[in-house]
Amino acid sequence: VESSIPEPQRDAWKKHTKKGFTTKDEFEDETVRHIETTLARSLFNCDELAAYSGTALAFRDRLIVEWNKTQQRQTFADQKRVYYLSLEFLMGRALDNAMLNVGLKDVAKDGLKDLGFRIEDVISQEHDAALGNGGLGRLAACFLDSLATMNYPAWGYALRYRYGIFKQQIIDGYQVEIPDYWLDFNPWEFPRHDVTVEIQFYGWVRKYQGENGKTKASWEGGEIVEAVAYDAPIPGYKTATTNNLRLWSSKAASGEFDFQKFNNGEYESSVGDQQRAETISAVLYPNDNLDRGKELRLKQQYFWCAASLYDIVRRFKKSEKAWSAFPDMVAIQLNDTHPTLAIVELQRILIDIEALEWDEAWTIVTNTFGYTNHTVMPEALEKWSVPLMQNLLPRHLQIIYDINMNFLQMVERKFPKDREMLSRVSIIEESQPKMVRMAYLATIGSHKVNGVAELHSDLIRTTVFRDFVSIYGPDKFTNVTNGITPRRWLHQANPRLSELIASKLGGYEFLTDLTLLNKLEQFADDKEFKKEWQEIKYANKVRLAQHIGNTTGISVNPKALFDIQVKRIHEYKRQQLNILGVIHRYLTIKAMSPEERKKLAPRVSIFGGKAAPGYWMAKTVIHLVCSVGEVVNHDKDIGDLLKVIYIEDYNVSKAEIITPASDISEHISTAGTEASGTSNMKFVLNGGLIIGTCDGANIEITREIGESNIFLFGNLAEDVEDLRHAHTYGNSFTLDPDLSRVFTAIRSGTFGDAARFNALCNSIVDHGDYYLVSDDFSSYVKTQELVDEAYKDQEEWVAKCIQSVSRMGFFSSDRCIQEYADMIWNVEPLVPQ
Ligand code: 6GP
Repeated sequence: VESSIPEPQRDAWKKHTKKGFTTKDEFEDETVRHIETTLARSLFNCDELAAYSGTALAFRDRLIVEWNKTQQRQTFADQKRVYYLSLEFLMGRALDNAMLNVGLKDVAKDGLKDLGFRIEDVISQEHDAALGNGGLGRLAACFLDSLATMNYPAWGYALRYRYGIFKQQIIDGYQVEIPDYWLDFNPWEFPRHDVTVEIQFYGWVRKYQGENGKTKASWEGGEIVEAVAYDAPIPGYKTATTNNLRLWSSKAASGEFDFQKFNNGEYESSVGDQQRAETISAVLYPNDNLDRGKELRLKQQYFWCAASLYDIVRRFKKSEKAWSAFPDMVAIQLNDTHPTLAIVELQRILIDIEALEWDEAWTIVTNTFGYTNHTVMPEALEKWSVPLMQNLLPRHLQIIYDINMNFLQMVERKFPKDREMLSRVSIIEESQPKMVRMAYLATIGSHKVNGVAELHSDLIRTTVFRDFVSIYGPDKFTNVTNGITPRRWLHQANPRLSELIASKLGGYEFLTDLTLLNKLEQFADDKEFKKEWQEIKYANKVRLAQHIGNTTGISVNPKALFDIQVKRIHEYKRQQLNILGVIHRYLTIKAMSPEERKKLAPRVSIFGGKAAPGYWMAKTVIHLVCSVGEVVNHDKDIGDLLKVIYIEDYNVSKAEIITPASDISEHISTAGTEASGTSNMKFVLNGGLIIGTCDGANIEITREIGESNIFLFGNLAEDVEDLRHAHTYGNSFTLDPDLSRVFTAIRSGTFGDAARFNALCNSIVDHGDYYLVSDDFSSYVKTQELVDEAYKDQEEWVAKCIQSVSRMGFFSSDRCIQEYADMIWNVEPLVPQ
């Protein structure tokens, strides 16, 4: 790598190069220096926020030293890199993670104590980086942690949203959305004002005669927006590798045009242009598993893909290799279809700008990309209207048509005269208006397509991509079952459990090789060990109970069974089934004699999660949960036997408190709808059992931990279609009497104005019950009774928990990354010496 500093002056640099603190004294030194100089505060006005800021800046300096070295090392090594393109990275907080990964949390704890602060209070000052909706975004964050920990040369690329996912307040039992402005003070990002890319929109395509007489195309006119890079360091656990997450921010290009307007006194309109440019990266779309087809979203997608590809291509070109070597140096993974335009953009760069032949370019493109599908739900499969794309990205639309033509010709050769097949697999849907099917484009432009759990991968092979399997053969389609990082989701969220496990396993190696947990199994009957295990669970429940008390004012008994469902609110995830079950429990208790009540295990039903602001039914579910809580929690006759809690503003940092505190958690989607789920893994890894349907990764969790350690219920994916058909066309069905009693209670106003819940009840009773709540209700209720029974035998329960944890090794995101690296990316780690 070339240096701009001449040889004789480099010694001075080397002498002053910072290594980063390692001792408590050095930590205090750095922290105080930052508080006093960077923040201009002092011993007289240093509050917890200032202590957080100083600590974060001290750690940031330390990370940046390794970050720089990692980037240099990777450039020298001149080997293949992975680029993970994701519109969402749900990172949560960075400080705690940084402390643990560099192994200096104890140093910081003692240092902060010297300076007059408790480390927990300092850590909790940090604003979550919430640049994502749910599972898809959190998976991307876990993958970054694993990539760095396993020393893969990898970059994440995303948008620097000024507003992350909204903050949720519950007011009078309704969700209210508050903007999440998170950039006030963000010590974790580095603006790179020198790394900018001009991004073009609109305009037209000019055809001209190229050198060899061939017709060439050039995209001209339109408007230019500038992308500015902001970098965030991603430290691996116990390794010097510190990778980069690059976020693009949009701003007006500083062109003559604006300046002229400004000089002419057209201040407002010149400022307007600027604001329009900045709008592109202003806000994260708050929809989970839902596509809305808005122009601004398409702009976001292209802006981010084009900036990232420009960056990747620029880096490749520095190596001065032939274009054919591009796929040997670059692997790009598409996190769902959101970055699919990157395929088209790379083809455009290669043919229009670098003047490669179509076929040569297309081979490079398809060998570079891999595509991960995260859902089969039709409403989440992206489609863009052709007229919209024609206007915004005229050249890209032409290239899409050409990709489609070549593809359809290939299909025609394979399946001659099958016109139906051609129209089924065409990238262009012949609707009014015509639509571009992004999942097809992503499949055609990638060399591998993967689902995120076995059932899901099987389903996509037989449904959405069925024809593509017969066209390309089965090998193009594969499975990588999701995972979670044990660093954040065990070590950081549940430090005492991590410590207990380490004490039995003789160290923390399990955090980088989670299969080592299997050595715990021998302690499943160890009395002393079980006691410590239970104490830790209880302490975690006390911590959550305190959070609930502080935020809702309701006191819950930590000795009760904690039953938790936290995730985005969605009809397919069936929070409605859960709350209907809770109402059933309430009505059942009300009808019980005091003797019967004595035999009951007290329960706290805990819900949490955000509803997309425009998803009315999901908001109604939240309102029903809160309304039931209002009644049940104040019913003196019920006391501790049942509490119903809605935890406001579920996010990553709350998940770190909630997950370790569960006895049972709910993963109860209609079979075949939840692609994988990842909180199921987090809960089991933290010593909680789960109640769930045969869906997503629940199936593989069952295979690993054993059927006797999980509470499964409900219809199977293969029966869903028939059941739906029966709802729509069958003779009127009879509702389970228990469920009927629940509806009667709701409709008679037991939980407030019944009219508010009419549509929700009707969706199940009258309108086809698409998510099969009525079909699964009775087996759900019976299975919950089995949970009650099982919980009474604490010895057995704890043994189940220990056994389950010991068998969770498979669900580390390190294993996922290994599979992606071997099967899809063909990339090697670069281990720092
Ligand atoms: C989610 C799936 O719903 C979830 O089951 C899976 O665990 C997660 O992706 C990670 O793979 N999908 C989305 O969040 C989504 O928006 C388009 O898909």
